[in-house]
Amino acid sequence: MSCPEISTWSAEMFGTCELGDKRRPKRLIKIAERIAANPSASFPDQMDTWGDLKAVYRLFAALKVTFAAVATPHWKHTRAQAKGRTLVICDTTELDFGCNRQIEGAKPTGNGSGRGFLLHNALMVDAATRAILGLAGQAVHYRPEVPKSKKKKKETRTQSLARKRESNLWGQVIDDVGVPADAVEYVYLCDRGADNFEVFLHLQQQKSQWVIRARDLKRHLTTMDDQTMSLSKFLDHMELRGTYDLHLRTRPNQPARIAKIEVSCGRVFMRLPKHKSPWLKSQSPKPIAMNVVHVREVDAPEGVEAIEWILYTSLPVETFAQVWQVIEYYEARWLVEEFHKALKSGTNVKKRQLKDTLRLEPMVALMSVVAVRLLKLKTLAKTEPDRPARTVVPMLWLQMLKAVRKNLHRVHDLTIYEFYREVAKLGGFLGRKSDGEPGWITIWRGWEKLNTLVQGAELALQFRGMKCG
Ligand SMILES: [Mn+2]
Repeated sequence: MSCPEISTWSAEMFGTCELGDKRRPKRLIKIAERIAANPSASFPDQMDTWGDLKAVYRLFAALKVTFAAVATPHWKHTRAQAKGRTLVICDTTELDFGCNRQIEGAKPTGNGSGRGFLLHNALMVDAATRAILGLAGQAVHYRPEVPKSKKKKKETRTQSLARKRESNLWGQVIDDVGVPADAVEYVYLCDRGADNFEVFLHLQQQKSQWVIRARDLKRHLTTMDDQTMSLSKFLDHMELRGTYDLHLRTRPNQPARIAKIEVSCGRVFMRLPKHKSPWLKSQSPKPIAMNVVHVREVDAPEGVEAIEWILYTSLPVETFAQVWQVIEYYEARWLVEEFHKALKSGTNVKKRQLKDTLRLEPMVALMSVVAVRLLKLKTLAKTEPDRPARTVVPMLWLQMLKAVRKNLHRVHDLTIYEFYREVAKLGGFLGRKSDGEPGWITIWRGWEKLNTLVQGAELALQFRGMKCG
């Protein structure tokens, strides 16, 4: 369907892709429009004609149509949006395209039973408003095949460090995103996977800040008065900075509770690892000074897992407000998980029938940009709940929603927040007070139904010889 909002977006995201042939970006724009209008449907359902469908497969098969070629304009666009303090939330997700299909180039995922590849994403979010800016960088990684014989040939430490490792993904994307522009500050948020000296060094080199969750409690650190001790020991030497009550809502097998949280801080030098990769050796690095923030639940009731976060950060923690800020930033990390959900359940990326990773990679790049759009729309329901839905959703969609939702009498002034709840209700969301906010699955189910109705309405309009605007 022609929706000005979608076509503007598509041209902006894909118009400058360098795909080896100047007709290809135009084709990609058209394909992206069709997909964005109905993200979770299959390619045959998204394309109008057999010819359109063949064009999709031909485009993804072209050698110059790579992951980076499709996504680079979007990455650049995102970086250009960054103003002031900007969160860069990084994480890796596994894309498993199924073990029953023969996919050339796919490698093990999960516990080894899946086939596909790993995708590392850097999602940019405005620190003040939490508005989603987009992806600032991405990288694909193939996990090596597990040898079939029981007698595994053990890698030496040096061989392992020289290999293209999964942990290198963090540094690779940090370098791609690069140094922030004037008056822009990047704060990277990463989970335990990034607790690695090389990651901190990449961040320092790219003049970026960080909040990274500690993984290794046995890691040896140097204190400011030049003592060496493990992180777990250092935690006992840190200064208690304050306490607060955290209201936790009901979770499976856990009643709602008020957790009493204690926060303490300290400052350390991160030491160089004993075994250095060739890259690290070439950098002649020095120990890196940073703060440690320990967030810990005290007097947790029996049988529940007490909350505990240990965070390394380059941000100042002199006042409690500053410490609070660090914790709040880390709490925004779930947004990258929302992005992964949007990519997987929103665009159905894993069910796409393509026969090799050469075609799968550019498809995933395209779907990533579509998923960002979905995530933006969904967060608009939170950040701009009162904005009229008609400014982001075509009117025909709103009319169809009204036709099918019996209690919905007016759509002209329907807000984005209300629109999302109505779509989710179409997907089975009950919307009782205790249900909270709808999840992705119900939203997509509703979205799919609504799209079917819109397509039917478009056909009916065409049938009457009218063109849908
Ligand atoms: Mn992770």
